[in-house]
Formats: sequence, structure tokens, C-alpha cells
Amino acid sequence: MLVGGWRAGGREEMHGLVRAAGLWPVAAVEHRRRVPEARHFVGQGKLQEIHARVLETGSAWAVFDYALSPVQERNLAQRLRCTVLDRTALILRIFALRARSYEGKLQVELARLRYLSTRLVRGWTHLERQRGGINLRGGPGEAQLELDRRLLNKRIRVLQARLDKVRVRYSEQRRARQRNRTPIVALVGYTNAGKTALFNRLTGAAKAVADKPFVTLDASMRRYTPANDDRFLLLTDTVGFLDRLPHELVAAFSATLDEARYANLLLHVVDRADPDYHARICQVEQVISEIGAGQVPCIRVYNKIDRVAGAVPGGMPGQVHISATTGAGLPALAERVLSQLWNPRGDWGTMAPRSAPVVPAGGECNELERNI
Ligand SMILES: Nc1nc2c(ncn2[C@@H]2O[C@H](COP(=O)(O)OP(=O)(O)OP(=O)(O)O)[C@@H](O)[C@H]2O)c(=O)[nH]1
Ligand SMILES: [Mg+2]
Repeated sequence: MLVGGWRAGGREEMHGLVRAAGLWPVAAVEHRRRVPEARHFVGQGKLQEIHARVLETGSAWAVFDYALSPVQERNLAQRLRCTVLDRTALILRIFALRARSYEGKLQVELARLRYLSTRLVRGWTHLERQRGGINLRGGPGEAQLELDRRLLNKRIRVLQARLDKVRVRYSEQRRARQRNRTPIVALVGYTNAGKTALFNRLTGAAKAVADKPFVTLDASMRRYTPANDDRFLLLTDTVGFLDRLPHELVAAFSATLDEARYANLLLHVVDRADPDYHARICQVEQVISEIGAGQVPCIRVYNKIDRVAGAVPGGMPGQVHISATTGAGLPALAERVLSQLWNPRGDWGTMAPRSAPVVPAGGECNELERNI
């Protein structure tokens, strides 16, 4: 059972997310209220409608396409007598199913615990009223709550420390690459835009590509030689973005997203066949600036033009139309990338890396084909 106030394409996207979380959508209820109601998020009339649909369809889950407060989530679960997920919990569920690498799992676990810690603090405040006897500050409820909170915070600190180590390792590797003067180009974009399809096409990799959200969680890097000469760069495939991406996730994935922040060039891959692609571009650009990559030069790559009638490969400066599936427009893309990264003299320097390389150009990069 889905509940949301969807604009164009939003409902289909929600269906995709729910399926990716291992659930099957059986019914949807539209909700258009502007100001949420404090106790149940939805008004009483709408709540009855949702309850009736839950009973009618026998749904075991109710997924709300909103951020619910812990109290609202608990009240809804009690009233609807089913498991209630909000948008953040749904995305966390997908990420937990998809994470494969060590740091991917760390990041997802950290995001989940951060989400849980807000639930614990505010969602369980009813227990704090269970005070003990004379002059006792807390009863059993409070003691348990404190204990849970402390355990949770301890675990969060442990995970954060492990991730900090991963981050240090990444930044050392980044410095080594800068010394080798190897340009880094990061593929960023909305989930399902075709980043991995393009990555595979350009580098000959065989990473999983599928018509589902968040197929890629673990960033990876490979060598890409755009022209038939000795110039090459390192291409990074990254986790996709989503409209209203929960902040817990953006924060937890900062080690992975650093790769975009420190890249010399971003290729913003857009699904041109998506009717909502204009809105998607804005949403992605917002996340790009939120993660501190707003200053990195960017080429907009309109992908999937084989599915758009009348679209032609190539395009104006700063953008290029391609199809990762058919290969149309890829020579134009290569040419744009090269002219952005290398100046006419042949040394790349028109777009100097943000911390200038110390050692002159030369030297091979030996970190190819590894997960970052
Ligand atoms: N028709 C067509 N389909 C494409 C093209 N590029 C990618 N696709 C399809 O789009 C879907 C998503 O592609 P991915 O490469 O997995 O997308 P992504 O951006 O990596 O997505 P996430 O990793 O999930 O964020 C797949 O079903 C691809 O086959 C294209 O140029 N044309
Ligand atoms: Mg991908």
C-alpha cells in the first residue's frame, strides 16, 4: 500500500523503489494535504481511507512517500496494524539489500543507525515518563532508553572511525593520482540514468546494469582512453541520486561522494527519455552542490537518445547527446572531454586539479580496475 502526492512520473518512480526494496505494490492512495497533521501525518478522513484499502488488499506494509516523524510512524502503525515505512526507511532498505563492498556496507549501516537514533530519542519519549521512586531521576523505561542510546552512539562512533580510515586511504590514493597527473572524470546523475551503461561502454567493464534504482552503490574506477593516442583518464562510476535523498544517506556516503568532489570533470548523465528530465537535472545539481562539488566543471550528457524521436547525437558546448546502448554521440563526447581536460599544447592543465600536482606529468597509474 503506497501513500503519496505524486507529480508526473513520481508514482512510477515510487513503484520502482518499492519493488527494489523487495516489496510488491498492490494499491496506492493519493494524498494532497499541504500541512501534515501532527499525530498521523494524514487527516482523519484520509486515514480511514488508507485503513480501508489496507484491509481490502491485505497489505502488510504501508509505504509513505514522505519523511514521517517517529511519533507519526508509530501512531500510523498502531492504527493501520501493519508495518509503516517512510521514504528514508524505504531507501535504506534498498541500500541494505544492495551494498556489497566493505565501505558500502559500513556506509549503509551508519545511515541506518543514524536514522534509528533519531527514532529512539524522540519516538520513545513516552518511556521517559516512567519515573521511579523518591528522588530517582529515571525509572526502568528511562534506564533502558539511556542504555539503548548509549549503545547506539557507541556503535555509530565505531563505524564513523572505520569510515574515516577509509576516507584517509582514499585521499592518499587521490594524492598519488594527482602526482601522476592523471585526470579523474566522475559520472554522476539521477539513478537509472545510464551511468554504468556508459561506464561499461567507455571502459570495457562489465558492471551490472539494470532498469532498477540504485543498482550501483559501490563506486568503481577504470582507465578510459578517449582518443587513439597516449592520453588517458580515470573514469569513476558513482552511486545515483534521487529526489529528496535523505540527509542521513548523503552524510554517510560522503566517502564515496568525495570522488565526485575531487574530480577534475563531472559528466552529469541525464535520462533524456524520462518525461521529467528537466526536474531531475535540477535535483541532481542540488545534490552536487550539497556535497561540495558545485565548483567542479561539468558536461551534461543527455543519454538514451535512441528512445527519443528526432534527437540527434552531439550538441552544444557544455552538453552532448548520446546513447550508451547504440554508441551514438560517443565520439563527440570523447572530443568534449579531451578539450576540457587538455589544452592545445597537449598537457592537461586547462582544468588544473583543485590542489595543484606537485610532480610534473608522467608516470603510470597503477590503481586501475579496482574498487575505490
Ligand atoms: N534505450 C536505452 N537504454 C539505456 C541507455 N543507457 C542505459 N540504458 C538502460 O537504462 C537502465 C539503467 O542503466 P544503468 O546504467 O544501470 O543506470 P545507472 O545510472 O547506472 O543507475 P544506478 O546505478 O541504478 O543509479 C538499464 O536498463 C539500461 O539498459 C541508452 O542509451 N538507451
Ligand atoms: Mg549504475
